Amino acid sequence: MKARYLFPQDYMADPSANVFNNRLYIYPSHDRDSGECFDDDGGHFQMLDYHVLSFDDVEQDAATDHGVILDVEQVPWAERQMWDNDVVEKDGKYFLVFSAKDYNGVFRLGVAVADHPEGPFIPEPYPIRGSFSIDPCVFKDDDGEIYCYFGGLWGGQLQWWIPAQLPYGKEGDPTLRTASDKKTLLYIRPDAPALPSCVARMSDDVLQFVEAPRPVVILNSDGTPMKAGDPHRFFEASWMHKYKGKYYFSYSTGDSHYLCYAIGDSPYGPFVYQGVILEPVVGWTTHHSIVEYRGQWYLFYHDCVPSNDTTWLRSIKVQRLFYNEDGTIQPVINE
Ligand code: FUB
Repeated sequence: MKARYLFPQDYMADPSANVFNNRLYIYPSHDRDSGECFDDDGGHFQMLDYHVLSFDDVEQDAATDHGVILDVEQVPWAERQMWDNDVVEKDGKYFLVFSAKDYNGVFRLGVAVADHPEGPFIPEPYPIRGSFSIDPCVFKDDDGEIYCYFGGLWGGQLQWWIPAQLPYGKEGDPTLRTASDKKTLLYIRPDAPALPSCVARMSDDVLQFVEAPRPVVILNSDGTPMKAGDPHRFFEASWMHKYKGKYYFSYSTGDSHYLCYAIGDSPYGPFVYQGVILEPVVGWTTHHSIVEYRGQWYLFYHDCVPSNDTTWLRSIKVQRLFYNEDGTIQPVINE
């Protein structure tokens, strides 16, 4: 199969794919041209609302666009930048967990609830207590427990919340990375452990965390923590899926533009780094989800080919994904 654009009518990104009632649903970010200039904080991503798209045959059919399922104007605590979201089902209700900036310019995670996967979603009045940063992925394990994975560096503000791990240095030290944690004015050394994504188990009503977020630790094959200077370290776009009893944590490496993954034995990890799923695409960001639908595994992702490399106008795509005998993922070919 050739990689396929799924919604040529509009710019959408960060596709979170889920199978509900034997139908494939995609919950993307809804890109638009806001007129804001490109900056390292993602100020050019000024999204206002979410749609949901659905498919019967995701390899052949046109998407059904169910329209706007949540608008920033409906969310009392959110001011702007409706970034990545994901949806999980529990007891016949659907919970959309999303990231947006509050009126203090701080990214938080919120929940909105619906009776159907197509919405409409009714937002909770406040963000999830103790939530921060961006890019939630809500994963339901086989025992019914739901975990929220989240976090993103730079404009995603993760570095505001994760306690500094030594060795850090001061601005101006020429041995330090010059970008990744500049909002803290502490510049992380390339030989320090990489800042981790976070995971928290969710409450029975799927409206809150039941624990303080824990770090999602990614180890090298020799058991040492992946370093901040490694181009394969976590940056944003957490995704969790399960295959043959193992937990697959996949993510974007941001400024090195890969989609990578790591495998663990528990939803909390630790996860051992395995490799690259997708080489850099056209556009600064890369962001994905992985899901099995009717016996075939797929990678959903985005690129900026249709917008002629306009980073804030992205288009969602799908390509088949295959495993090797040993459970490793074969790199996906974006063509
Ligand atoms: O869509 C806005 C941001 O761009 C997402 O939250 C990131 O993962 C990146 O795709």
